[in-house]
Amino acid sequence: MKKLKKLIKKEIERQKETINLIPSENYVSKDILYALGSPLTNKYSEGYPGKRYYPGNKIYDEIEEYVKNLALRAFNLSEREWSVNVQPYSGSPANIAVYLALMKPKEKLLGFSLTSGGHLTHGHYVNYSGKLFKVKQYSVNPKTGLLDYEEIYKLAKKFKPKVIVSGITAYPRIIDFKKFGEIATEVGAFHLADISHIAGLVLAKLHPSPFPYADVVTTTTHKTLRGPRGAIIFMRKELEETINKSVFPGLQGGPHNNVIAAMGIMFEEAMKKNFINYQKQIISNSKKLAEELIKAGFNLWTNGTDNHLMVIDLKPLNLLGKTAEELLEQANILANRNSLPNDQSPFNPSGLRLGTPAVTTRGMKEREMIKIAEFIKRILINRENPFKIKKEVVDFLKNFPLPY
Ligand code: DSN
Repeated sequence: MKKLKKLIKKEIERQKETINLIPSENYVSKDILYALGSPLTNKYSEGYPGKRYYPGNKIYDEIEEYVKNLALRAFNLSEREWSVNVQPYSGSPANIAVYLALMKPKEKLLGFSLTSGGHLTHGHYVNYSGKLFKVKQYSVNPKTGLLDYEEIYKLAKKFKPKVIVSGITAYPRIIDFKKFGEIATEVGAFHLADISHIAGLVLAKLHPSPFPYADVVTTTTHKTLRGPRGAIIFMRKELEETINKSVFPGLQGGPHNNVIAAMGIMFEEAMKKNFINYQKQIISNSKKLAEELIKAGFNLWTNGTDNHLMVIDLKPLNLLGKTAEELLEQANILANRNSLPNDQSPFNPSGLRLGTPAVTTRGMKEREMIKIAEFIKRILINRENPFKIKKEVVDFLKNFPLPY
């Protein structure tokens, strides 16, 4: 305990003294930490409310029903059309549970390639989504860097997938879920929209919603939604039974009740007006950071951003993503290396992915984005000593406290 207490304290200090630009990370509130650290972690409640495999679950039934209801309300979904499962341990198992509900092994999945901005669970060969199913992947147009819906349509028509997955981890532009929905309908496929990265923006109506055009929507809860590590599956009513069975008993065991309660607090927070302002600020900050980085001399993939993230193309600077990541980390700035569609080798990515959800939670605005772009320029372009800049970074962060 002594050792771990010390390490946890050290990690809290690291979080306080680091500019976190990893677009999939965030800081939760004290209330969310309270639920996560509560004795709700002690109980087994395999099954679903009213149909558990263990006694003593009355309170857990109430909690789960309440959180499911909040999830539907937060995204303005009608209970007649949509159901929700709040038990997935995280985004990857949520996607796998959906695939296993909608497809038999060896059936066809069409997904977004990782190097173009998709996710491992969108059919990558190292992931079970790529091993269990027959996969084709769409990429972006190499010239524009944008999703090419005409090409996706042609691919889908030829391949005839059972499931088409849309969604991103490193694509800085708006996704046209309507087009994905139309393509899926045309070829008779299910459309799974994985909105893990952009769920907060969708909830705040700052990104077009996938719900009218999807059969299933999955999201993690710890990114722009600013909740605990976990995931949620929204599904059309008629898919409820199959998908619920796929989550449990198909794939998972007992739900993490402390996490489910924390998701409830996340939704209560997300339904307050200042959450919408928070999401707006994420985008304003992202656009400002992109603009300043371009001014500083960086090349951005697709020349900017519409959402919470951007990717720097480091090739013109003769820098590898890994080197840039390490140099920034030496100055207490975190951004992660990322493949770009035109990379020679996926093992040496030449992209650097940055995003604004975490720094926006700390209260930073456009003015601070100018400062952050300047730090990055000094380290990666001017090649100033990052250890010297670290002192300035730590000082700068003193004005932006964390909630804990
Ligand atoms: N690892 C997440 C990200 O960083 O985007 C996706 O699962």
